[in-house]
Amino acid sequence: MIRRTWTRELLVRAGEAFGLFGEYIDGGPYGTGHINDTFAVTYDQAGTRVRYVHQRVNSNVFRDPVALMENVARVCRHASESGRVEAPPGDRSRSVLTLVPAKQGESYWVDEVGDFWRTYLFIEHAATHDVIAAPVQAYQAARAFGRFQAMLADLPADHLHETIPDFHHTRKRLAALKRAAKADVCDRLAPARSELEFAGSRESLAGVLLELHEAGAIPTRVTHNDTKLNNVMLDETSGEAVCVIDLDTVMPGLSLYDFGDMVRTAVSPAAEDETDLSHVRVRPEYFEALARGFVETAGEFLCPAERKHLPTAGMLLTYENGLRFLTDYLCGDTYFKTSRPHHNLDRCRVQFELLRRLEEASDELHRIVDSIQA
Ligand code: ADP
Ligand code: GN1
Ligand code: MG
Repeated sequence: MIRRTWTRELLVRAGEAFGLFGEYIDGGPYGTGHINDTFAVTYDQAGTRVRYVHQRVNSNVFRDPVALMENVARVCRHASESGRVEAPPGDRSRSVLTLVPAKQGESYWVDEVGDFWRTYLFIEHAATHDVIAAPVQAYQAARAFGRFQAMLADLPADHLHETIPDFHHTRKRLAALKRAAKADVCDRLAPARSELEFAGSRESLAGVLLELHEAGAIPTRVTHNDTKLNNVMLDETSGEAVCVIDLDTVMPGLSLYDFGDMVRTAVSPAAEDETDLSHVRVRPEYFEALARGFVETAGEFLCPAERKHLPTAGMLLTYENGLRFLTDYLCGDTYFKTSRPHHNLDRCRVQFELLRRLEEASDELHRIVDSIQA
């Protein structure tokens, strides 16, 4: 994607648009998200340093930013209604994202070039992790996403816009890859040949959850849809999950998509863009921690078919992300942020390697799920 620039002056103006009090101290790009431009800014408010998060929405990905912001505001409101999200006393403002309204009363500000901005209270003393280093982190994250799904259960689906149509329609993702390969607009087919072949060899996986859903075996629910582990903040001291973030894709979906993306991002010690594929492996104890955390919090409403397919969901989401990275590589890196020439191809290779490892571990992962349900 084309990176948009930022200046101190732009961040100061954003602060004014959102009516932030005090004196602007500093600010700059923040975090490792692949989609929006995120900035942390610090203000001096009568002697106390207070931070905020500004986000410039990626309008290439979110074609209707007004609808997107309606969703985000609705989900924040729903989550903050009393009793919906567990939080220790005095910690409520850290357990739910809080939007700072713009001075004109909307939840967003539109700058001179038409970009949409939003502002959140900065969740302090917590961090996100691109790679996790202990099963307890997987357990905590899975509990947070499970609780988040339970919290969404009484949010009527028709109150939400579909911010990205067919987001997890893996068959359509595969079709998009085939189109991109045929067009080959960047002349990148040669280095991607073996990945394309691998993508085709796993075609049957693309339809597994869609078929179960079409047959009525698994229901549509309101879900998060982007549950990679760095979309949950863990407390720096206790390690407990504090807050689920990145609410742009909360919309009707399948519970298993949420579990699957946790598996993709938690079970391997390798980074999503690791170039040494020998580091990609499955850590069964991390899978167990995820399954335990998710079943403990979402188990009450999960149906037998959902429980049974927890391992399949991990494979599916790993495959789907591999397809998406490869498609973006072939299209010239127009969707995900990249910081090196073959970044998306490297990301795809990691996903496909992880899929192979998950397939090898399949029996063990099913045994783990059975032992939890026993
Ligand atoms: P993207 O859609 O680009 O992934 P995210 O909403 O996930 O953007 O934000 C990117 C990163 O910014 C997160 O991984 C997290 O580290 C940080 N972040 C986002 N919101 C907050 C917040 N309210 N407080 C502290 N950090 C935040
Ligand atoms: C994006 O926004 P972020 O970085 O949390 C993407 C996810 C992918 C993920 C891969 C809206 O997540 O779907 O799984 O990258 N988000 C969107 O790392 O496309
Ligand atoms: Mg994110």
